Amino acid sequence: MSSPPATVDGFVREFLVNLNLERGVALSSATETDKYLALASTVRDYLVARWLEDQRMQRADQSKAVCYLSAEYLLGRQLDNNLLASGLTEIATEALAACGIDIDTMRAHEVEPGLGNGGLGRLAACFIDSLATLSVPSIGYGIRYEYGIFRQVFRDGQQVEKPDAWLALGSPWEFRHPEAAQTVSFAGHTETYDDDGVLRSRWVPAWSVRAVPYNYMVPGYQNGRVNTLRLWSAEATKAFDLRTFNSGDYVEAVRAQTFAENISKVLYPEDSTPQGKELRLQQQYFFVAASIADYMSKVLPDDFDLATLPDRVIFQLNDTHPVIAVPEMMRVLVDERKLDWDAAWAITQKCFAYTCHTLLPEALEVWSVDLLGRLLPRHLEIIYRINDEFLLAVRERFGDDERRLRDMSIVSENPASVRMAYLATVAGAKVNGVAELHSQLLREKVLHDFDEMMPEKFTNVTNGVTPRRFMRLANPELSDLITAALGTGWLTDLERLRELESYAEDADFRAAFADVKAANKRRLNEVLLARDGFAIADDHLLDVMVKRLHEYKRQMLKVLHIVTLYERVVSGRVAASDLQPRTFIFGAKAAPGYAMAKRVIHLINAVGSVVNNDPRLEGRLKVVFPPNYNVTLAERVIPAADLSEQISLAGKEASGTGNMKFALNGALTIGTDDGANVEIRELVGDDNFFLFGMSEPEVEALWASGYRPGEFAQADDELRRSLDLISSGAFSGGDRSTFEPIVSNLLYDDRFMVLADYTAYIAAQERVDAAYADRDGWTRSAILNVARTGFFSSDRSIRDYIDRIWHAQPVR
Ligand code: GL7
Repeated sequence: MSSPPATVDGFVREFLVNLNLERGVALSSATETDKYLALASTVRDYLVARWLEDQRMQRADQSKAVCYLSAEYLLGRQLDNNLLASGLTEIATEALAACGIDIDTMRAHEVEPGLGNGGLGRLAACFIDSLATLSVPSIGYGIRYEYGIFRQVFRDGQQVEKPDAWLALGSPWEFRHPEAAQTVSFAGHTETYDDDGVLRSRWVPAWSVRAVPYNYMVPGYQNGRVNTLRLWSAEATKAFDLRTFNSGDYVEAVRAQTFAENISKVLYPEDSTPQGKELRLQQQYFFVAASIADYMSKVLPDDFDLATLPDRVIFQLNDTHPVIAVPEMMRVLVDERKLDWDAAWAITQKCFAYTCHTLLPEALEVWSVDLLGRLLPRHLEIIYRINDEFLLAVRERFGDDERRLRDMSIVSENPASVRMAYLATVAGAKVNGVAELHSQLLREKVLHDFDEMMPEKFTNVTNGVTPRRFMRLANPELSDLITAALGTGWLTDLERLRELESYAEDADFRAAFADVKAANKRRLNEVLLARDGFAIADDHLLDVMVKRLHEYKRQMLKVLHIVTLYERVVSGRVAASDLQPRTFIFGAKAAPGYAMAKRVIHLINAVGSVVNNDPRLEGRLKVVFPPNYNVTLAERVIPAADLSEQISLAGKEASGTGNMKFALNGALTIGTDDGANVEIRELVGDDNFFLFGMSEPEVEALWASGYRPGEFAQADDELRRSLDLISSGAFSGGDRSTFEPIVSNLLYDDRFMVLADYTAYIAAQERVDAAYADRDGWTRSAILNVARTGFFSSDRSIRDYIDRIWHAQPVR
């Protein structure tokens, strides 16, 4: 098969054919949706030939493939990325113009697939982009949620969640393949049977669903490679339908269908704090069972020698969400393929690797034995056996150390539950954290006993982000400036940004760089005006904190900074004219059940409406909180930012990836020594980074000595005044109760030590103001941030995965 000609005429023809034949409309009567869908089909048409060829090669080729298993892919819009990857942007722009269509209206028409919560899901999307760009044979497997992360709206400053019907306009980037469906079973019981003289176990499930794959093309950046992302959707099985329909119960049959389809209905909106819901376990097993069956049946030849499976595939477990794949692989090998246990276990241990993305104990998934036994009885048996054999090995190595045996057991007592991170660590060939500090703390704390027993398993792969989306597409003007200086090639070799260092000393380059930043602020201003009616002043320092709302990320510290500045002026201690004009931008969704996070959202909006409307501030401070922060908005906000807020309590943010995106777009970071901030600061240098706050060992020491937040409030006059102002009802129309839970939480509990870091944070913000006063010096630092952070390309992360974990080779 061949692609349509890559010319303006060829594109116009293909587009019109798609409009006529797929949408059934003429150009003159086509709606925006018709045009958008026809355009997407056209771009697809150019990629399909390469895609089919790469799939054929992958089947024929004996090289090792990476199966990335992730419950989340936060893709963002597809059109622009696919145009860029296929090198069609200019042709498409001209072709559409020839049809009287502005391509920007097409871009704006796309609804982003929000199939992830935050950093973890966005990381998976960056990784599949880099895997394709590096020509690594790979498949991303996940879930095609009918509803992605909820759409956030504010009512009276409070978050309200609306369903995200991203499929409503049709989804032109996917190919549904019902013929490749897999059956995934649940519940029932297990039994032993005599298999020609061998006693074997088998699972007799009670019900099953059909997993239907939807394939998405994942084009590499202008390299002709197209990989696959396969997302599974749950449907009722035919057998199920028939039985009930035959019994004449139409209503029951339809109900059964709904029941089955619930599995892929909605993304769980918990970020970092899973709720342990049965449906979530169903989702997890659903997609990994379908993925393993798919890989085994579609990619491997029939006569395949399973002992060589580890030479052909590595399943990368993106956090604990897909870890049920481990007992599933054992079940397939032992029960279905009839391997003996030891042989199967030897294979399994080489076919999986596990990435841990957290240090918060409450984020490590645990499933109750009761639930697992009901939903996946055979898997529970397998987990018990894995655990028994593992504990034997522990005993062999460390003797009857009961403390150790109890702490390392995959199955814990009271309440009986399975620790998925432990299962992944025992089964995985490698375990990696996502930034140097995180990997170190993982070994020292969360998985300490495991590190003592098998230190060779542990490694680090620092996260990265794709420069295609987060530089080239999000910041075209900066990209052009860089290309003018360095020539092409840097987008796939991001360390080349180093060559910009000398340009930091060039006054003309600095002026051009500052112009780009100013233009990006104006563009953001336009976007926010149209989207939410917010205006951004040209001469304000743009101070940005965008990420999920979580106490450990400490949006409250940012709020206290704003309240402090406000209080200084209204109390008359500081003249408004002495303030550095600043606009604070927040973007944050709170998990719907996370009450404290929702209160903080309410407080940010409340502080914003007071600060923005108080004439005493003379417009020098402005708080802007556009609702529904998502990838699309990130692509506009990040390039405009001057200051990037990365202020988590040290030891809590595993890595962060927003921090990387900001630095690569020339924002300076104010941050703690946490996650990848540590590596950003080491690379950009202390002069170009505003470090503040306790280090992780200092945090530990303060906890150990007994943290009393009230003492910090007593010791800092401005902190006390700020807390008092919030308590007084100044931001809640005089009502003292509205934000009282936030203030008491800080004064009497403060798990994330906001008050302990407040004084240092305010001092660091003063250093920011002083630095910004020297605008040219600031620009110099901003350029150095870009020049020195090429390390954070997700291409580098993927190369690290290849070298340290996968040992798969790119195929060209
Ligand atoms: C996260 C971490 O919190 C975040 O620090 C990290 O950058 C990201 C990707 O590795 O993974 N872990 C997690 O559970 N979520 C994250 O964003 C939701």
